[in-house]
Amino acid sequence: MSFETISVIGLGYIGLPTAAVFASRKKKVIGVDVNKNAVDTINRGEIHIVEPDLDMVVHAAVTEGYLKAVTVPEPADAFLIAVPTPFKGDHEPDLGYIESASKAIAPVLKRGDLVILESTSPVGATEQMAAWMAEARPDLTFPQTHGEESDIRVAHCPERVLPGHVLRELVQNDRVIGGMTTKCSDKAAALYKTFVEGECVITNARTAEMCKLTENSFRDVNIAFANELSIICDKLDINVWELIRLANRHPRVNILQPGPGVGGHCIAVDPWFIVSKSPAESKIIRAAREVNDKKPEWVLHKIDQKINDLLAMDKDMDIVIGCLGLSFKADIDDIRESPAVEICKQLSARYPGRVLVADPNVADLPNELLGLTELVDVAEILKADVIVVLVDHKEFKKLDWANIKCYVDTRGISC
Ligand code: SAJ
Repeated sequence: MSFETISVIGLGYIGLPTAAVFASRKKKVIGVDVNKNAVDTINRGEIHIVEPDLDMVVHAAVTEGYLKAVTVPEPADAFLIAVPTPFKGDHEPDLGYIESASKAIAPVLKRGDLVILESTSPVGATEQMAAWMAEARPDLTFPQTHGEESDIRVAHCPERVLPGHVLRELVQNDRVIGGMTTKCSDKAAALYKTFVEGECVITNARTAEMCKLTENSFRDVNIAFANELSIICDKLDINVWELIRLANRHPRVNILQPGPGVGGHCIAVDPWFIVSKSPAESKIIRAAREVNDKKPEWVLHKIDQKINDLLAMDKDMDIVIGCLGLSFKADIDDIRESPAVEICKQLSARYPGRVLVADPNVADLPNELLGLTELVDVAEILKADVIVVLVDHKEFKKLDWANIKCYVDTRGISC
């Protein structure tokens, strides 16, 4: 099974590193994206997203001629679809990008091609994708009707890399390969073996879909447990971070960390794909989502309490609130679905003109905060009357917390 040309559809946080890694193994890679700016940037050997070392790998791949980006799909031997799968207002998964991508590649498919869905997807999405392609190409046969004899092989191989460590995890992590038939799985495993040093473990498409959702739901449920504990401990006057450190000394206990809520495009989204398919049965998974989604509200309440305490001492005080951090987690610049941004926004609405924010990894305020708050240096935040820790960036951990008087620490860096 040789793959001369590989096409990656969707050149975002997953697709671009994947395309670049294939290209670094001297495969001819055609990256496809509807965003003309992203395509032009990549063809200049530059990148439009932030991920350590990705700029070097993409630059080398483009200048050596192994990677090019286009807006319209071209023929290839394997197609990897890595497009977003957001949810709609009612938490129902939105497969619109997968539908567009599969319809866009359908005209260039030929007998023997492999199509892999990498996007995190609800159970059944791979079969749906194959159905869209079959509808567009009645002259080709697909696994849902022709099994092992099909012209086109189809599989789901979810990505599971951690933002900030993508290039390492792409190569080292084990890979779950869910083919629609055994031949589909074997072909997909052969493709990933081009660069994956971890094990390629074979299953079926539905199990692979559920596996990815399960991994992120497991993390969400565990973070919700930590967040619930933090609220309970606050009422009982117990330091939750000390409590967790102590409990984790038990050999079979490993509690995650509480925070201001769960952000990013994965953990806060994927569990809903399980809930929307099995609403009556997904009690814990839904409750975890609700606990984590409500955490920013609780943080705002704690900040209100601090401010009220100060006003009780001096009702004319011009209180300034200084927020530390905007990104959705430590030491990255990604602010997608960040609880820190939401908290800053709500605070600025409650206390207009009194909220400042600092984040060493964020150069400009996001649009939703423009005109509401001001991005300043950490030193400026330290002069505020109430300091709110929203992200545990390494720069914030180094501050002299013993000498900072009034703060709300949602990440436990002060103790
Ligand atoms: N968080 C906590 N407490 C913790 C851990 C995380 O509050 O103890 C918060 C973070 O601050 C952040 C959110 O959860 O707001 C998510 O961060 P994360 O580091 O848990 O996960 P992501 O979204 O960066 O990446 C996850 C990973 N999944 C798992 O670890 C099971 C990654 O491997 C996946 O590939 C990725 O989702 C994805 O793309 O699905």
